[in-house]
Amino acid sequence: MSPLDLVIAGGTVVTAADSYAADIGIRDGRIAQIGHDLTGADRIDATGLLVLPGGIDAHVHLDQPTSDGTTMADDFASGTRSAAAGGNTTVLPFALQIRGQSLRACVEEYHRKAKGKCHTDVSFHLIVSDPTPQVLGQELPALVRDGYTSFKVFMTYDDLVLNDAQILDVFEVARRERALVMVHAEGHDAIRHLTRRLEAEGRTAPYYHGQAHAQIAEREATHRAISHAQLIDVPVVIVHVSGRDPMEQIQWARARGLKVHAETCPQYIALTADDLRGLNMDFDGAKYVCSPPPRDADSQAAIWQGLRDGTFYIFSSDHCPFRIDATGKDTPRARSSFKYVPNGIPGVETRLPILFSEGVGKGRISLQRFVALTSTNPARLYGLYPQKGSIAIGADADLALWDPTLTRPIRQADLNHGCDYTPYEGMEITGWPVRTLLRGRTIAQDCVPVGDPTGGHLSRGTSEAFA
Ligand code: DUC
Ligand code: ZN
Ligand code: ZN
Repeated sequence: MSPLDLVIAGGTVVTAADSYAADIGIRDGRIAQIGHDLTGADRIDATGLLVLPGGIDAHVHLDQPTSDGTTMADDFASGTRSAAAGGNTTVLPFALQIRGQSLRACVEEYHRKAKGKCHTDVSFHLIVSDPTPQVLGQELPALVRDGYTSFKVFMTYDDLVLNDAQILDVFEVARRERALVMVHAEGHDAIRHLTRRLEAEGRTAPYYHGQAHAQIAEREATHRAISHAQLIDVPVVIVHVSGRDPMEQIQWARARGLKVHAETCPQYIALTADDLRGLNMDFDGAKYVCSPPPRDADSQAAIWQGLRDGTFYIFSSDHCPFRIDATGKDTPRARSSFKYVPNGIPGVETRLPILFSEGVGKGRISLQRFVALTSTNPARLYGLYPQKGSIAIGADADLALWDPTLTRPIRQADLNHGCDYTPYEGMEITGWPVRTLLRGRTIAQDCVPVGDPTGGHLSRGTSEAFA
């Protein structure tokens, strides 16, 4: 057998199942041996470090167009550099279909955007905004066969919302083709009604975004999505779940044996609705505008419980990057009403440190659950396992070497995303990635991206939700 190319020596290997002291031997970009006293052409000393499967962020937005023409702050280069610096080796961005556009043309456009730029591996989810007979009958089935095995539907936003009949149609195709549907569950009419009322009352500051996107609207849409999925008999993922009320709907569904998976995100454990007040009900609150919005302390406690008890299967960033300057959120239009503030905040680089520090570090979740939520489960759910998401012989050598004792705050000045702010500025974190490896090559060191872009697009298999 040819010698190992690289040995990661002396670390503590952590998987979703266990932790143990071992060396990892890498050959041709894959894990070839796990053992003791391994030798290879090259060696990285991991003494005192945790050796984790590289993070898989299953929900990021890169280089997407927006309805008002605002440019996203990250393209595939900066977004994946930022991801690598934060301990990730794979991200799943969206290919967003613009109404009237063929889904195949949309996917090709995102391949052009990503080509030669990716520092991590990537794999596209499809956003279906125009489920024409051609899309439902031909394009989606063909794309699923080509390895695009998940799509997202929206229950709100003028340019994306699907009505119930359209959602049922998409679910039907998903069931037939064994593709996994992700649902943005917020009720469009309820949000529009509340928005109109708030604007009429002169309540237009960013804070009122959180009031317009009420948890009741999220709860209602979550239940509706679950009911539609039950009707069609198809598994679904409710993405970016923000609080107790939608969680209860998910638990209700699970108690009945329905295949409903759920995702939550850092903003729902680290931010609250009060952050949207800004310094004094001013535009600073726009830094925290995302949908669904952060809720209250009670919902944060519920989310932690859900991360512990398995209500949540995955923890993603929902990285949706806009600058807070005049090229991003801060336009005269956005200052005239919260409804024009682009919805989204950055988080691909801070997702893992926040969950590690607040979760593992503060005894709220185990190290095994941390790995499951951030790497192994997303790989399983989105058809990447066992190539990705684990430390096992034959898997890609995608690793994050983690210093569990390193303490420093999150600072915009240290981050690598294209945004000009972080909503987590000053948050004290214990536990940072110190080296990220993609197929055995170092792509970040001490939270700084290194090397040329060597990531590629992954075609995916069927979700384990269909097992
Ligand atoms: N939904 C997302 O998934 N991301 C950002 C904004 C949104 O509404
Ligand atoms: Zn969404
Ligand atoms: Zn999103």
